[in-house]
Amino acid sequence: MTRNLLISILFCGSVCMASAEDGSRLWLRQDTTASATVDCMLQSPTLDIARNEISRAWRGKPASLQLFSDPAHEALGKEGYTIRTENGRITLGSVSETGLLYAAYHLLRLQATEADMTRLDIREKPVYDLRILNHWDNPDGTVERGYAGHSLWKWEELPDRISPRYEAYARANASIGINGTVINNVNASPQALSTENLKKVKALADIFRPYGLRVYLSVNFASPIQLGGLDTADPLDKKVQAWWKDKVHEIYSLIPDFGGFLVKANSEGQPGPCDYQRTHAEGANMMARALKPYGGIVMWRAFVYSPTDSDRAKQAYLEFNPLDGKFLDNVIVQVKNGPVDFQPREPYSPLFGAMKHTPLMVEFQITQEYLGHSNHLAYLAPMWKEFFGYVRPNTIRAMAGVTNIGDDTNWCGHDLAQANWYAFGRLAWNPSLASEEIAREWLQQTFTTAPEFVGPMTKAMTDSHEAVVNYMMPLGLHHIFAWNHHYGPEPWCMIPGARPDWLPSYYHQADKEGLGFDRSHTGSNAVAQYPDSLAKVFDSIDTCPEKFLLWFHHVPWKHQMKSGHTLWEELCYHYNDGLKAARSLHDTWTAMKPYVDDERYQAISHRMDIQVHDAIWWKDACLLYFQTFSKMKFPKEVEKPSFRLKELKKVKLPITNYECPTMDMLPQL
Ligand code: GCW
Repeated sequence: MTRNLLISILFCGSVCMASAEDGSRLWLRQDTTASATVDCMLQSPTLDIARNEISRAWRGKPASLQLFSDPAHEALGKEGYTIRTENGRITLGSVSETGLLYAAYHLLRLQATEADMTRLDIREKPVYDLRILNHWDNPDGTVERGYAGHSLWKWEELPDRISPRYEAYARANASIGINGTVINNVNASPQALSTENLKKVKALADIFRPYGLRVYLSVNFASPIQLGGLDTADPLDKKVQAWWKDKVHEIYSLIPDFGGFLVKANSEGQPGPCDYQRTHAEGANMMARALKPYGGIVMWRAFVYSPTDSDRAKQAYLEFNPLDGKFLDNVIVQVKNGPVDFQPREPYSPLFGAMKHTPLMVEFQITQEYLGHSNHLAYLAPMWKEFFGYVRPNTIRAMAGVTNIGDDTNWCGHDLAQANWYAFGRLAWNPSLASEEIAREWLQQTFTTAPEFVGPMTKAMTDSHEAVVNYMMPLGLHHIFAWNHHYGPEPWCMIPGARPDWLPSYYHQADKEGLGFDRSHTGSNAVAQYPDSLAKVFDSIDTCPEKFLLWFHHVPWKHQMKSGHTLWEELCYHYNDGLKAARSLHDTWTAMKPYVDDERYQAISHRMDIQVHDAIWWKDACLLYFQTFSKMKFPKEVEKPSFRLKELKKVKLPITNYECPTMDMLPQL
């Protein structure tokens, strides 16, 4: 199929399907029947896209796209841009074509959000040069921790058949400034680097390129053995180095702007340099040397923890901090936002701020592995902003997000989960944007600009993360999920022979004295990994923020909280508040019916029924279970349990780690 034909299908798709509100159009839903005047002296695939986008949708003054090379534009970098009204025209300016494309999307966003455009004088420059999605997509089409269907990439059809969604995906990313995509799972198959597969990757890269989106690959450290037939993958071995050099050469001959590698090494059973008594730095640098001549980078993950006696929350720091300064300059160490694993709430990982001589990037999880999959509304911008409340944006190099995208018609399973993809892109461009502002502009573009809708929904979305924390794991509780699929509560889960740090009791430590993991100086002393001033705050039960209390302390059931309640009462109130908040999200949505098309209204309502159901399930499971230790009564304001503990203990959801349960699979009320 030719590119032009494809583009027409794509564009016709959005016009012809205007009445089918299935969520497929994301936030890019402007009426495309305009025919604006757009001046642009040059032609190129990227500029053609920018010109088309504006001419089809823009209803304002004549616009022109101009490449500049003056100092003012150069100061905005390769992707920055200006938008200015001058003499009855709007001029979009940048030093690069991609900058102009971003400017075009910005202009259309202003229109869609009904911004005041009488006098525009906008200068934009992204805070991070690398704004990257990480897909955990497997070669067989499943998506690890993906809850929106199968992978978007149809490997068996590529490179001959090109789904129109590849271009729609690139377009959506460009519209929010995402400029990189790692298309395969960090648990990487060596086959990702086979010549046959690289040709498929090239087909995707060719489609993404005009949208400013570069392709990266996750690689398996043992590829030289598995794919190359060598007897070792030791990074100091000359044959291994030569293998990577040749492989990288092959990649760049197909994909000249290939971005680089993402590596999960010596983590959860993946091979790595430590298998040969080499360090993570030696492994990363070996790959970095091969990529360097082409401008490629290595993103080396710090998500490591072994089944040792040491507190899991301390391990990434213990292993990586001593390597500070030992990585080559085209290596970036990719660190999850928190020290354990994408829990609904974690303190920031102490590696940030500690590794002063190593570029670090943060890895957020957009897919809701631990936040109700694609059944629950959990708008994540507030959680990511909380991270930036502790870690100054300019102390890190880049932002990566594990995507929530699949081949579901609406891309993300839950229509409102599209907002997390959107928010990730907007924050990677500018982490100082407010959560509310991002929610508001997303709602306006995705549904309607009616204030009666946008006001309450902005609030509902912004409140939703805290609601989920409250009904799942308040006060710093973490990782008390069901085994493997990480959906429902199983604080009692006990699997004989399992690694202790894969079991909930390792994290909640409930006993007759109290609840929580003692990471203070009397316990694992994880607090000491933080800067002194903060370590002090976290270390004392009296000064530790209550939202992290059970993360850092084993707290007696009768401990008096700031509210005057005991810990037990406070825990009960938090679960109860979480349930109330879930109901209130649902009520808000119900009141929005007049403003929303029926299709999306029903789809979201249905998922909210599940969310409320699950909030009851979480509250009952956790409180009834912890009550067996506290032996204390529920405060009378707390809603009576709907489930019985004995019944809940029998629940085993028939899902794997890439499925989202449906209502009929859940414990029945
Ligand atoms: O959160 C855990 C997930 C694994 C994932 C791993 C990682 C890709 O449960 O499914 O594997 O983290 O981030 O590597």
